[in-house]
Amino acid sequence: MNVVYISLESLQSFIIDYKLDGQEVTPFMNSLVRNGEAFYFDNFFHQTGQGKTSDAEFMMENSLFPLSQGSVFINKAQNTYQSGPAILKSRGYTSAAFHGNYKTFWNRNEMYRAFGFDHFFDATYYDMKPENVKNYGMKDKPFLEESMPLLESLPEPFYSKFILLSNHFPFAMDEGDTDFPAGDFGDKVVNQYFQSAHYMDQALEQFFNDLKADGLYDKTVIVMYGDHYGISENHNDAMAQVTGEEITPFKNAQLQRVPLFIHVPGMNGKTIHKYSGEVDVMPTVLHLLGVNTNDYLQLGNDIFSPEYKELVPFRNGDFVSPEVTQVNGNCYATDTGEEMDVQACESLDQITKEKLELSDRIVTKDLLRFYKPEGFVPINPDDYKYNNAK
Ligand code: GP9
Ligand code: MN
Repeated sequence: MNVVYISLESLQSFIIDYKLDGQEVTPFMNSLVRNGEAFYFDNFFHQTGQGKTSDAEFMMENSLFPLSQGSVFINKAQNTYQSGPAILKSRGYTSAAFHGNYKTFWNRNEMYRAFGFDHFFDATYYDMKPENVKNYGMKDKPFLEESMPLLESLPEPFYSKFILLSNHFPFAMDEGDTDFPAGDFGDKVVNQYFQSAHYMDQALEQFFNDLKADGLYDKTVIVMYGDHYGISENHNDAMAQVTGEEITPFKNAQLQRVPLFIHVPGMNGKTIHKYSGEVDVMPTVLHLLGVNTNDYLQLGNDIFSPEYKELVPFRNGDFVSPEVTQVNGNCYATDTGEEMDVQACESLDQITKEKLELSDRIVTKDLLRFYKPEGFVPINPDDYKYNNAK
């Protein structure tokens, strides 16, 4: 199987199945679940810190947590990693990252070398004419369209990731790029979010059609995840109207849900309600590919496993679980939002802190340089350079 990851910029789960004036905002993504084309995880949370998109990438590639301060991509790119591309390389995979911004953003050009990405198709590979671009780079539709021939040029099996961009704060759209209505919640940013998310949904539909047309769809595992929240707490008044509930600190934690879809050829998808987070995706995907992860130091777990324990640590030491949620050190019952004695959160608080501490030790002390899992061929970053020859 090939692997395609798609980072859904700033997409939060409240938008899935949401209807604005009776119209679905993300009809294509909704249909994937309805038609059993993908597994959808409706209690999946982002766990990013200040590194935003790049923190999410870090978790997807390593199943380790990003840093509590600053960006791990910028501060720890000289480390040794046992990343997804590296693990799959010895199994014959070619890896590639696609992004319609320049390679130095978030220090990706350095970090991708440490991860062992064979190719990095950055903005220099795309037609960056003004109508194709807005704020951070290529709009999703031309980006995915122009990516297709590059993807098709890769030897199979490939491990690839596409980082979408257009659904980025402040979510303004160029005229002609959408005919979807804006929201009417008295907040420009929130209102535009619906149009921008709808545009992303259309771009994804076009991409899936292209994958089907060239025969890749039936031999490719497709993982799509919201990288982090898009609407900050500054917009709580409008979000209260959108969700019909006051956005308390507890509610805000619940709003950190982001969508996760996994399309597995030959398997009927369904909605999975387990509480899970970004660190869990890598072991989940590796197991789907038949890779035994016992020897790797990964802090997430396979969500499909019957032994999976539902606890999602946030980077600041808070957490969510099906029973209790901790926000700013306060403890709440997850089903009612009612505040509880802090004791009810103690044991999960301890596990959360342990996981974060372990991850911090591995990352800040660069401990993987001392660790040699059996059969793993270490990456030499000097073997990788991303200079567009064109
Ligand atoms: C830029 C893109 C957006 O390359 O990753 O960055 P963000 O602000 O979402 O981290
Ligand atoms: Mn982002």
